[in-house]
Amino acid sequence: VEIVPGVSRTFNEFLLLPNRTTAECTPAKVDLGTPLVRHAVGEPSSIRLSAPFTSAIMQAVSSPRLAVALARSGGLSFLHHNQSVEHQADAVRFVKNFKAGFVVSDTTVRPTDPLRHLVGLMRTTGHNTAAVTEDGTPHGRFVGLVTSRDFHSDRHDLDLPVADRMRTADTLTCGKEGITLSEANTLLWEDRLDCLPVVDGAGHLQHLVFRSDYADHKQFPGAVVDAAKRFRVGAGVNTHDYRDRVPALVAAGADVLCLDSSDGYSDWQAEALRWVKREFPEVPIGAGNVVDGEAFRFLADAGADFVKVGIGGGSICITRDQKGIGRGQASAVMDVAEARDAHARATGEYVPICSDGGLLHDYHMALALAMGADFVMMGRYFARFDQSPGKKVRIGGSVFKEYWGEGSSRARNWQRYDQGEDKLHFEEGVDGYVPYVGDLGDALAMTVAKIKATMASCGAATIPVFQSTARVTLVSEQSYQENAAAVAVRDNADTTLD
Ligand code: MZP
Repeated sequence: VEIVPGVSRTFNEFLLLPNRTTAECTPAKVDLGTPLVRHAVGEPSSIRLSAPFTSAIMQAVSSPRLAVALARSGGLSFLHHNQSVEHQADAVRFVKNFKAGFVVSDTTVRPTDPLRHLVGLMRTTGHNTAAVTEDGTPHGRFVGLVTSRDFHSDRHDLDLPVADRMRTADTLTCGKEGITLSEANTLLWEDRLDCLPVVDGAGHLQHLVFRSDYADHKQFPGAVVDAAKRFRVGAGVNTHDYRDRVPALVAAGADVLCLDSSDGYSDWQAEALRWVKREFPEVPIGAGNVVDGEAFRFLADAGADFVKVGIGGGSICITRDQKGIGRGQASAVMDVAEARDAHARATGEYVPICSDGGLLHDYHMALALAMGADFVMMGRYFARFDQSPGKKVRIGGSVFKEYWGEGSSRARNWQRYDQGEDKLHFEEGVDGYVPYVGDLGDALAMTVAKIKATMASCGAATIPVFQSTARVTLVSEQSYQENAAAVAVRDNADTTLD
């Protein structure tokens, strides 16, 4: 047996050292743009992400709804292939046809007391905020903003001047005046307002304009009125039915594909890559997962447009226990990044790499980028949000969301694991819960803020600069205890210190 040099290390064993921070490198100036697919060195990639995040190719993670929310935040989802070809193609079509615009209810609402009616509607539909225009058309001057009490107390930044009157819910609250329809649209999307009721001169409610997330809300069948940009979406495929699946996904509009397997260093992946490159040369396709440079070169030479890195590190993964296969994610990423750079020098082609799984803290994402990843893929992180498909459950006093691995009995995604033909399947993943966090956009904005602050401390305003200048140090058991102390103090459960 050959013993590979070096120890198999995880992100938890490293910290970043600060480099000199300059005026050109404040968090506000950090650009998280990154290439998604293969490109000539020195040329831009045909698909760039403005934020280096992709969601895992998993039933419990990448639904069409999550894909829309992530695309809106600058990342990209890979819709899972653990479903029929038709369902997956429908999911792709949903994202591609999604209109980031208004939806107008097709029934005119004429309550005698519009505000009370509105407040009632907000309660029954769970909407927090509504806004009113002056002349009863969506184009009219925006004159009022009604928010629920809870929402208002959370959102001091909205700076509503007549909050007390609003609380009595018997008059409209003037928040922002004289804005245009497109500004109202921005409010709807960026402030995540939910509903824009349109009131005529007599104060009668005429229409309800919703963010198109609510287009499928049974109570408000609607017509989409100010179509905007189309979101990008990826789709996972496997090495078994790709001859049927790939054509359907391409026809549905998938922007990029990814071969999804727990072990991508296989003849099956090379064969599938060559077939896709021959039949659909214009469609980029990634492959994986691998954990060393040799496997990276194999897939890059077979035509992979990006390569995913990571075996056994996923939060729901028990492959290491079941098969004894895997590698610490930090070692895997650094090894593959070195091979990617050597490959780029030798061929003039840059093949991006993705660090997939095992990112438990936001700073792990920064470490993955520093160690050479062009972007990251996450399951647990995204499973916690409103937009993921798992059910919300209350356990004790806390709220959780379901999260299960593709190798669990629940997912039954055996084609991802190539366990042979004998059908003696064994689990490589678990089925459980993750703490519920809320809205994807809010949480990702905070993660982005942290990563930008980390990069600014390290003197890097772009990911390529971060990759080439970052310095990391190994963490000793003792310094690990130092970090644990702060966590213990915060959690008021200080059992580690005297
Ligand atoms: P994490 O973000 O939850 O730590 O890991 C997500 C990654 O774990 C996925 O992108 C995939 O590569 C991997 N995965 C998915 N299912 C399993 C499993 O059941 C798994 N073992 O390891």
